[in-house]
Amino acid sequence: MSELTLVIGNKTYSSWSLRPWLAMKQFGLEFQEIRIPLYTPEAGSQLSQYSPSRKVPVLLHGNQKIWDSLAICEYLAEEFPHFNWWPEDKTARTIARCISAEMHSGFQKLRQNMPMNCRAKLLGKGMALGVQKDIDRIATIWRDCREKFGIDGDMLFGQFTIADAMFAPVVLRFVTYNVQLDHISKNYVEAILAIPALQEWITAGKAEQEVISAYEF
Ligand SMILES: N[C@@H](CCC(=O)N[C@@H](CS)C(=O)NCC(=O)O)C(=O)O
Repeated sequence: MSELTLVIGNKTYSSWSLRPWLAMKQFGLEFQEIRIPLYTPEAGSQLSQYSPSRKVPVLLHGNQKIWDSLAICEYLAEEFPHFNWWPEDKTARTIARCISAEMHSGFQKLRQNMPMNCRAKLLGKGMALGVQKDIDRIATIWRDCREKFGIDGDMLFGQFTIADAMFAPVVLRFVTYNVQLDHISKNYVEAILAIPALQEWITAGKAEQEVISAYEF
């Protein structure tokens, strides 16, 4: 079997990179990692070496290049079907796909105003017009999933699935900006933070030296 290589950006800032990285770690896949510090003079040529979209993350597997965080997770789910990447129950799986797609394509106000920065504590910053609406919708998704499907664990659908990987960067944003949440959402944040691989990512992010000023206040 070909080796897996995941090309990612800075761990401090690259929310899209975190998703497949965390999913691969959680399901115990071995992979090599290539980290490209973004927005440096060399980044463009390094990105185009690996990525048709010139963006990270990209998964390299044999001759195949898979770009886009959700496409990578779907590819892995097909390639390694013996893991429960999605919930087993069809209704739960459908919802998991809907909320993953909603996360992938939405929440622009939150993304623009509260960029991921797992090194910083930016309490109270970023609360621009429209951000609270995004936060409220995310909390509703989390509450609904936890209440309806979360009985056999701490994750959205009980056990860890791609949906949790998709929302993990939001968890880090909520911590950085000290976003106030209901108790179910707070417990979910704590459960995601307790994942050892996520702590590994944060520790590596904190050790990075690069600063991208657009993602700092
Ligand atoms: N929809 C893509 C978005 C990827 C994306 O925007 N990646 C950012 C880093 S988090 C990037 O590579 N930026 C580099 C650039 O735009 O030069 C995904 O889910 O993978």
